[in-house]
Amino acid sequence: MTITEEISKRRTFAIISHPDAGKTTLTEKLLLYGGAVQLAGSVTARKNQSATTSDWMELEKKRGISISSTVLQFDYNGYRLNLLDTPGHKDFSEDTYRVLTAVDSVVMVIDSAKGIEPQTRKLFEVCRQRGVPIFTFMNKCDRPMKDPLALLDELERVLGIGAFPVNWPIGNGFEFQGVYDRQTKLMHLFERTVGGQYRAPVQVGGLDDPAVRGQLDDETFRRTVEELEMLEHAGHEWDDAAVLAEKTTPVFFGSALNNFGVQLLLDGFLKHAPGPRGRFGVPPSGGSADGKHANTNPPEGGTPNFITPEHPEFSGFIFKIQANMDPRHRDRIAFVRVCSGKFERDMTVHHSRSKKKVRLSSSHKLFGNEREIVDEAWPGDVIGLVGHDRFGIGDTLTTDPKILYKEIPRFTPEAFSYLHNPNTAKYKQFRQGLDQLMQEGVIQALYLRNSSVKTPLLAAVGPLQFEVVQFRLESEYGATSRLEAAPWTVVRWLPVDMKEDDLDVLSLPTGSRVAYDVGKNPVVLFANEWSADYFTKTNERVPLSALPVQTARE
Ligand SMILES: Nc1nc2c(ncn2[C@@H]2O[C@H](COP(=O)(O)OP(=O)(O)OP(=O)(O)O)[C@@H](O)[C@H]2O)c(=O)[nH]1
Ligand SMILES: [Mg+2]
Repeated sequence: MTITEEISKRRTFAIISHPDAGKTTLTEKLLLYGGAVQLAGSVTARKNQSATTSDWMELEKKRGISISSTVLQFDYNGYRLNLLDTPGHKDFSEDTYRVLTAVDSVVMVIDSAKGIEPQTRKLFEVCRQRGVPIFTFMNKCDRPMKDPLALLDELERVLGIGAFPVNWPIGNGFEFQGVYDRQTKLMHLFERTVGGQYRAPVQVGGLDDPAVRGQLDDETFRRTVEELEMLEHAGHEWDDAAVLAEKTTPVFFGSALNNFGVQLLLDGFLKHAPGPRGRFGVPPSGGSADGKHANTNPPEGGTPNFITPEHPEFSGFIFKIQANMDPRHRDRIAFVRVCSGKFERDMTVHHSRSKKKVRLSSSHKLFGNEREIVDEAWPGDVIGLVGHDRFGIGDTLTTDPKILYKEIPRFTPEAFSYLHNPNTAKYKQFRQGLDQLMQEGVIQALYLRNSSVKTPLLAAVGPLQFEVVQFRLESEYGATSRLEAAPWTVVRWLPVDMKEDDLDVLSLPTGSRVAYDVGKNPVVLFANEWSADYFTKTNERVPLSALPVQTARE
């Protein structure tokens, strides 16, 4: 197959939403319908210690929430899918945002009883900034849900995106029986199966098919027909260009738990979702490193900075690092999104951070925490590379050293805490575990200026990350730890060119401290926003940055 054919087969997408809308459940069902698993391990089955393929981490199994994103690669219907299930909780949103740099489209899951929740709205905004097309799955229609027309209206009103209902729910809540596919004009009535572990038996027929019609009570049928007529009157057509331009989102209704509408979503999505897109590979000088420009289509007439997937040189970037995925192999995996050219195992590439050549011999395709050696990969694929301790999040790997991706956004920590090691005999494990978790980007460490305290001050986007650190230190490194709250809630970066003498004479509000990040860049820790504002007003010549600066002072 040619590179163009390989590219056209690939669909790389993430599942996103507010916590608990059903992302992991939907992921599991897409695997079931995609033929990648035989039996869906329902999320509720976790109580019996069997877990979903997607939530494989110890803590995820225990809590029933997703903490870390998961990559699942499988083949279905002539396509190669790279599916990424993401955590919904805002404390883990760094991981989710990084995943969004690696995909070409998303499925946004909405709990139909709740409508659009805050975290969904935030993630939607990020997708929009990046130019990522959005498909919508209205989940949990088996529960008393909001009026479907009101849900469409909410998409338009709250998110400002047009909604195109691809199918329509028949019945609501306990009476939810299936969906009407507006493309084929067929009703799909499903039967519930125990625990939704197997595909739901389905009966398909037109509105006038007596066998199918007979399944519905008069009221449900009348209502469905009425609503469908209203939709027809609204007169929207499926418009791929509007979907790609994020003006419209195709909307599918269903219930992931009961397997209702999952096949229709999978097939509808694959038919219309875009294939791998290019990335800006050489940012304009001083260009935004926030990835805001990153995934958009090239400007008219093209630009030398834009690397198309067909570009003959191999290139990709690391968007995630995770250690100890498989307790049998205590190692680290760097997740790479292939952006252009062909990846071949054992190839030698240029590594942007070290500016050295490295040979990539241990490459894997990933399916949750399972992995399998892969010899080649193409644009759109996500592969896992093992055994490169120097790889970091955001690094570019390429056979053309001129290509440099700046895709990974930066985050401002909002939670601060000291982490003590109560067991000096375990210092090595404690340190090793902490270093690893920092490399994964779970937390950052800050070092107070003029301080003799050796206890690391940790900074994270949300406090749940500290719990993850403690849990993983103990379960993966055998090191217990103790958290101690730190008195700051705001961190701001100082100008990189500040000298030690300048730092000595800074006038700081009470309770503030100067510290350094891992790159030895100076920061100020403030007790609260008010105090940070006060500093800004009283130190006009010292501009603060809310985003981490990127140059390391070594
Ligand atoms: N009634 C009903 N419950 C559902 C449906 N889909 C998922 N759930 C339930 O909703 C809860 C959350 O599901 P998850 O799939 O873990 O949600 P998630 O979006 O992955 O959550 P996070 O990853 O933690 O953000 C679980 O108890 C599921 O069983 C559905 O279609 N109907
Ligand atoms: Mg989940």
